[in-house]
Amino acid sequence: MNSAFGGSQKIWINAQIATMSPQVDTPYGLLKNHVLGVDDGEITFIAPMQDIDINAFPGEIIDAQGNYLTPGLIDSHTHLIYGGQRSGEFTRRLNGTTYEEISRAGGGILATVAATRMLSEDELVEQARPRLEALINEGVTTVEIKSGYGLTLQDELKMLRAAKKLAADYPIHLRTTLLAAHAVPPEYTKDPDSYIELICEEMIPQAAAEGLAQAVDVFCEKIAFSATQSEQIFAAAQKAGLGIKVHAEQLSNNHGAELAASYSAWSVDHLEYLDEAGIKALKKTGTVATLLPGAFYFLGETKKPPVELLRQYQVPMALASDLNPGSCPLASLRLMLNMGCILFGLTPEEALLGTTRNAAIALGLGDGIGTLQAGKTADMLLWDIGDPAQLAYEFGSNVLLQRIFGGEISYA
Ligand code: DI6
Ligand code: FE
Repeated sequence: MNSAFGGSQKIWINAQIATMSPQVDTPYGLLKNHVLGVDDGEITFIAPMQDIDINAFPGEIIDAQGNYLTPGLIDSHTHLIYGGQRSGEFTRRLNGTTYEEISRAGGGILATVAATRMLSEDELVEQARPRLEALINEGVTTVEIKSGYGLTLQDELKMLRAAKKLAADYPIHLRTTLLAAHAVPPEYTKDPDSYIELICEEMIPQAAAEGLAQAVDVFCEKIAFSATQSEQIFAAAQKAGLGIKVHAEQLSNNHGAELAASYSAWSVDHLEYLDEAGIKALKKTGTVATLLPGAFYFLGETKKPPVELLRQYQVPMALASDLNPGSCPLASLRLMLNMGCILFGLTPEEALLGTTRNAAIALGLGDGIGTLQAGKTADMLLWDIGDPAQLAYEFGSNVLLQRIFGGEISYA
């Protein structure tokens, strides 16, 4: 085979390639009128059209007809496995009750815990299926799914197994995260530290041993877990060899982001109340700041995350859906691209970086996915758009021409 094709079995020709690579010094890492080769699920080369003798290529040729290729979208923060729904709480909030008040009265997360505990693994899979399909249909090729609505060893593992079972039905990469420290379960209201002990001594080791989670997450907040409790969980996660993530600085500043960074967290998420000391800590460890504009919008929050300061310190920013029944029942990452720009002032390029390259880093997958570069997995999207900014600009119109997962066109 001609070595110019790098052993490729398939090539996409006449493509505008938004590589999102840091090594390509154009907006979106854009390479105009290029050819991209794929073999065995991997990108083998990217080269200018004029350098390639297409007629000599023995494999399958796909004409992109001048359309845009981007990396597959990555939703790096979801809670899409859960039982029931919370429209009653939504209505109460519309009438003035706050999310925090509902939570303190035993509703909120704990209402979903009750509904989730009642369901079998298979029932959880079926309830979550339309949510995952919605993400897939708009171009998500990697999704992270958290537990956190079981809060017993059995129910947390049930959620993680349900996530694996669901994802196995689709062409999608899955990362699972143990979020047993999402709320104090009713059984431990009087003794939350014993629950922390259960998480550290049983849940984390077992989830790790069974390969049911790649990371551990904590809701570090006044209405959930303190910094001291969070730290015990980070230490246990580190000991088990799992990645660390945290819900921090969402409703108040508890310095959870700084603390998580000191444990080399993959990402710290929400961050509306993050301060400069926290940002410096993220910079030091290369921890990703994940912004969740859907939850900000849905809870009617007004304090925005410190985007300008994150930019100044060059902290990588990811953008995710936070898809969950309480603070963001919005199954769309495309909508988050738009909200990231409108609500948080991201540029369309930062929004796309946040759902590709930086989202990959937030999942510990920076070496394998998130950009279009030789050696990376060929998860790609071909879009009928005139500019990559259009992905953040418009919403609701289906402009996806091809969804390519590991080199296979799974949607056209
Ligand atoms: N922060 C959130 O926004 C979600 N979890 C969290 O820790 C909300 C989860 C819920 O209300 O069910
Ligand atoms: Fe969340």
